[in-house]
Amino acid sequence: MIKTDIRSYFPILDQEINGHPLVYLDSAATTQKPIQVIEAIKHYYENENSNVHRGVHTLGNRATDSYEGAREKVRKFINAKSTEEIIFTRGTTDSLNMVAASFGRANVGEGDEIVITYMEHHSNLIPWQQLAKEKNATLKYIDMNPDGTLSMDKVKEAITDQTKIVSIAFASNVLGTVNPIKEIAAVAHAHGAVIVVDGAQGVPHFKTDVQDLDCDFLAFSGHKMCGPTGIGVLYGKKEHLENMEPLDFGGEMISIVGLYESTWADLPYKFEGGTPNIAGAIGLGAAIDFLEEIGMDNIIEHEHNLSRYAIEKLSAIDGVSIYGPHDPTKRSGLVTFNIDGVHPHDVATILDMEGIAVRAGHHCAQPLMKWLECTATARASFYVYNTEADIDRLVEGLRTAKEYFANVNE
Ligand code: 7TS
Repeated sequence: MIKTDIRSYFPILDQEINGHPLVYLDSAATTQKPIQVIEAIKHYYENENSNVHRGVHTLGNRATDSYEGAREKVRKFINAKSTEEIIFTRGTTDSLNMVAASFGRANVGEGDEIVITYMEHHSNLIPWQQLAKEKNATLKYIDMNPDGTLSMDKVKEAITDQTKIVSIAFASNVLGTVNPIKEIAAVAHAHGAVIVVDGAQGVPHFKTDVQDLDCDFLAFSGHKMCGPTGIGVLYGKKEHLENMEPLDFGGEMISIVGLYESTWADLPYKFEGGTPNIAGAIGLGAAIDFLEEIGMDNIIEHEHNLSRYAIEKLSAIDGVSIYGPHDPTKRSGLVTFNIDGVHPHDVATILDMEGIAVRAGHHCAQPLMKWLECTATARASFYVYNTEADIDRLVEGLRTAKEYFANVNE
């Protein structure tokens, strides 16, 4: 159970938008930040601000300890074997591009296959499209069941001995579908392929154990889990990271620099060229403390309850269609929908007039929109601070939108 007073930790929620108390239902885009995270960043800038890994002065040591302390929190949070496997990046997009540009370029050749699904966010699609074009490799899609889930039969059909990389969302940002990563990883490994997990919509919502999943890489963003923007993580198995070439050359990532040749720093630093986002990493560490205090099992239980409630209430409105599996335990905390005869942008605009923030559009998943045979949808996404009362407000807002457009269209 999540205590209802959790909302009081999120100062931004305590305001009116267009004359109504704010209902924030756009956490899949970015979550709000609790006071603990805001304070951690403030504390860093007021007490520790300095560059890291340069030794000698006290502030520098404090900043380094906090930055590396955050790396250890991330390691523990996803149960990686070692902090050498935790690379701080700018976010999921950056992490996935790093895998494609470094591991992908070195390991994918002509005629090889890269396997993804129709539900991928553009960040887990375009880097592979580009790599496939560059290497004359084949980009293959695993077909989905009509409810937007994956079946292992289709997974097994798609992955072959030609497959070098399988890259799949942990959870879809549109359908909410949670994918069976552990099972897919076993199939990928049986064919000698690696599995990359886009964890942007998974890691913030349920317990993630990289050793149990046996994934080769995992990418996620701090800002979708109560942390600041501009910080994310790439987890990679040490055996892969050790053999990969760095991408950002310069300070921080070197060992010995000569006039014509240089050697690279040890893991994870060889992938962290330049002054890192120190405050961002510290903020992410504070976000992890916050989430662990609530408990990841409580978070997903809360989201299942909200999804169940939302699906039930929205289904009761005439003309509303809901995408993705209707079983709330098969999904994370979001509901994507359309209303007959009302464009999702109009839905979102009317909801905003009522103080309710939802996202409308293609959600950076254009191939999925095509698969769903629509151009856009509206999406309400939940996190720890949302309640059933927020969903009641959404339902009321949708009834208002429907009435308004029924009158306009008459
Ligand atoms: N992968 C998935 C599954 C996502 O949902 C997102 C962002 C990304 C990757 C990219 O993350 P970033 O932090 O690098 O931008 N998803 C969304 C969304 O659904 N609405 O706004 C951003």
